[in-house]
Amino acid sequence: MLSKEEEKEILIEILEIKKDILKMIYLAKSGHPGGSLSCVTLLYLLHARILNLREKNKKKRDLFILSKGHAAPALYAVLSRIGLIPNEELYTLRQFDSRLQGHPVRNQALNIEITTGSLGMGLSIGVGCALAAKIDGENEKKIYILLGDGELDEGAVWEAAMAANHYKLDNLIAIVDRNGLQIDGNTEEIMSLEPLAEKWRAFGWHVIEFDGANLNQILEAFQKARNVIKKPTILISYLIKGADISFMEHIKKYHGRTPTSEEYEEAIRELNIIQDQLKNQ
Ligand SMILES: Cc1ncc(C[n+]2csc(CCOP(=O)(O)OP(=O)(O)O)c2C)c(N)n1
Ligand SMILES: [Mg+2]
Repeated sequence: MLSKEEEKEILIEILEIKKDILKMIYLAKSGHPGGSLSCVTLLYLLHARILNLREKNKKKRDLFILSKGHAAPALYAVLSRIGLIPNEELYTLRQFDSRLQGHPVRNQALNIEITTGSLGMGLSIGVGCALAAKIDGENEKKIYILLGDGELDEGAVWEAAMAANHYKLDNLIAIVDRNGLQIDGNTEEIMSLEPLAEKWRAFGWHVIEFDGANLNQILEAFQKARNVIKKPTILISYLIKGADISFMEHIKKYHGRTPTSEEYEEAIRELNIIQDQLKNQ
C-alpha cells in the first residue's frame, strides 16, 4: 500500500511523462495519443516497481511485450524515466535512424525484446516465451504482455489464450487496456467483447479486474498475478482513452491524430493545472 505522499509523487511523475508523450507526438507530427495516455500509468508502475529489469541474468529477468505497439510513445517515455533513454532522444520519435520508431523495434539495450505493431501477435509470442522459460527451468522469470481491447478482435489472441491454459503457463501475465475504444469507435458497437472477464475465465485464465487509474489497485493486481499457480493470469484494467486531457478523453479521433499547436498547448496547460493541484494538496 502506497502512502499518500508516495502516491502524490508518482501521480506527479506520470503527468510529467504524459507531457513527454504529447511533446513527442506533437513534434513527430504523427503518433497515437489516446491509447498512449490510457496505458501510461500501468506501464510506469510495471517498469518502475514490478519488472526486475536490473537483473543481470537474462534467465531470471522478466520480459515485457507491448502487443498494442502503437502505444510506443508511452513505452519510450517510461523507459526514459527509468533511465534507459535520454530525455532529448525522445523527440527523435519516428525520425529516420532513430531508435524510437512509431512502433517498437527489437532493441535489447532498450529492453525491447519483441518487435510489435501488427496487432494480435503479442500474446502468441508471449505464450512461446513462457513455454520456453518453463522448458528451460527459468522459474523466476515472468512474461508480461499489454494488449488493447480492440486488439482482442484478432482471432489469434484466442488461440494463444487456449494454448496458455493448456500448458498451465502461470508465468504468463497478460494485461488488457480496457479503454472501451478502438480505431473506429466503441468496442461494444464494433465487435462486442462483453462479458469479457467470463470469456477469459472460460478459457481457463485467472482474471483480476481493477480500476487502472488507482495506483494501489494496480500494484495489488500485479502482486497477486505473480503468485497465481497453474494458470495464466489476465489483468483487465479499466482505463480512459486520452486520460487527463479533457478534450481527448473517450474521443475516438484522438486514437491516431496529432494535436494541433493550440491543442498541444491546451493539453500541456491542463496537465500543469492537475500537477499544481496535486502539489498544493
Ligand atoms: C493487424 C493490425 N490491424 C490493424 C492495425 C491498425 N490499428 C492500429 S491501432 C488500432 C486499434 C486498436 O484498438 P485498441 O486495441 O483498443 O487500442 P487502444 O484503444 O489501446 O489504442 C488499429 C486497428 C494494426 N496495427 N494491426
Ligand atoms: Mg482500446
